[in-house]
Amino acid sequence: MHGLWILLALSLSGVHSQFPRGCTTNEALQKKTCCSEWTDGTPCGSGSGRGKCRPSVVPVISVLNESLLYDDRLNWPHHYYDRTCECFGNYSGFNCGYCKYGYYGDKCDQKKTLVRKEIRELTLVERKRIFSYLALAKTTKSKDFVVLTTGDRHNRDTYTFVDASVYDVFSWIHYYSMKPIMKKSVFIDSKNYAHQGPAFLGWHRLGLLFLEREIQLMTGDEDFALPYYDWRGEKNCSICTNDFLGDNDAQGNLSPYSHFSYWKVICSGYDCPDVYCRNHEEHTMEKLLRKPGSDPLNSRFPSFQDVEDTLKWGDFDTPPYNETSRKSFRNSLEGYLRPSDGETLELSMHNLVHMYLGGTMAQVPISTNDPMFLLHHNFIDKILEIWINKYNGTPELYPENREPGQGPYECTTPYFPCYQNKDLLQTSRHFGYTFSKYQEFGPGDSDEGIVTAATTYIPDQPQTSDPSLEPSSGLRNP
Ligand SMILES: [Cu+2]
Repeated sequence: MHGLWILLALSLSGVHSQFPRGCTTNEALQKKTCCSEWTDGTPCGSGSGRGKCRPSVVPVISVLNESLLYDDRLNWPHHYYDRTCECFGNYSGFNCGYCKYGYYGDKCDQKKTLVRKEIRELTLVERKRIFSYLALAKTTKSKDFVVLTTGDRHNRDTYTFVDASVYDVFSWIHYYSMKPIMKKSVFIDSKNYAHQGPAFLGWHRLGLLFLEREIQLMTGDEDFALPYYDWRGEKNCSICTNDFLGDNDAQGNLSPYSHFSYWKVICSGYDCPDVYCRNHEEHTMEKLLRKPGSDPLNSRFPSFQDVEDTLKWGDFDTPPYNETSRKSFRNSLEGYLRPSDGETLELSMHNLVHMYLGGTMAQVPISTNDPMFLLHHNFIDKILEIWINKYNGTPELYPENREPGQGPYECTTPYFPCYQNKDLLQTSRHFGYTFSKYQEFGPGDSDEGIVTAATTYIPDQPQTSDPSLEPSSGLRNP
């Protein structure tokens, strides 16, 4: 089997992916080795004691009939690489040139806890800074990563790869993880690596951490924290105004006076079986669309009670660990379950918000293209955090299961370096952030005892740029 893989790898030329740029050279691909050099000129910064190049330990996966699955993402990242960087201490990243989430400094020995705030709590200055950072992320070429655009997955020689912006790399990662899993020549539409299973919450937690860190690195602002949107009980999308995420017309076009009206969508046409990411060229890309409240079947946001009901399910997830799981916190929060009874399968919570917002957000694989995704998922992450605090969530609570890529010891697909799915199930402080208090939340609200600069936003009141509300004041060193 391994001989075949090496032959396959040898037949490749110029293959890249979202993978680190340095791991996409012919040599790296032929050797199935992703051990990029750090600035000291040694792979994984080994000469400076940051890490070393080692066979990647990928555990035996637990899926049913693995041999029937034909998928490049299975057993991530083994299809591409047998050797990756293992970083020591607080060093991290594909070449050990970065720090673990929550750590900063040349030696990665400074710990910080950022406070993620509700977007309506931010001052005008803070908000404008975030919008300008996002604009920069959308237009700045990623120096570390390239993305895969087209290619028949049966034939790796057909792959083509392009540069992408920092933001578009993030969109691509979500899209790539969500492409349906292939079994022989049939796609199993209900299965992917990021949703409909226990990995859903951790996968999205890691995605937000990834983009947040990329923006910190791009801007040099280590205090940048993603905002969230607490949509509980909203009668309409109150942040869909030009001061916030943007107004839209009846067709879903964003107002020309809004921050994101020029944004275009990568990877549309997501249901095409042999194309990874279509429409990456400027002239073929569609603009972002948003139509909040226009879908009569999904015409409301989840209520305060829906969130309270979701938090009453003390089992993180339940068999069969997919979109039919009953009395499961994960499945209720993901939104395949009625939160109140934990039995009725219906669209709710996370899924309902995607559908309510409509347009690009309603096409879940490409929904990352709309920055609304960040705010929505950051709030989902806050709910996860409240659950973790309430039930003492630890990696041990992450269940064994048979969903491809979603086993506890499998690497969250397709991130570098490897994060085992189970390890995302621990308090956000471990990853260097927490959440502001905003509106009422039950016990477990995560910022108890933290000094934050957050104020409650009062609509229609002019916001001042009080320097005490700058992001740095929300930091604390535990
Ligand atoms: Cu998603």
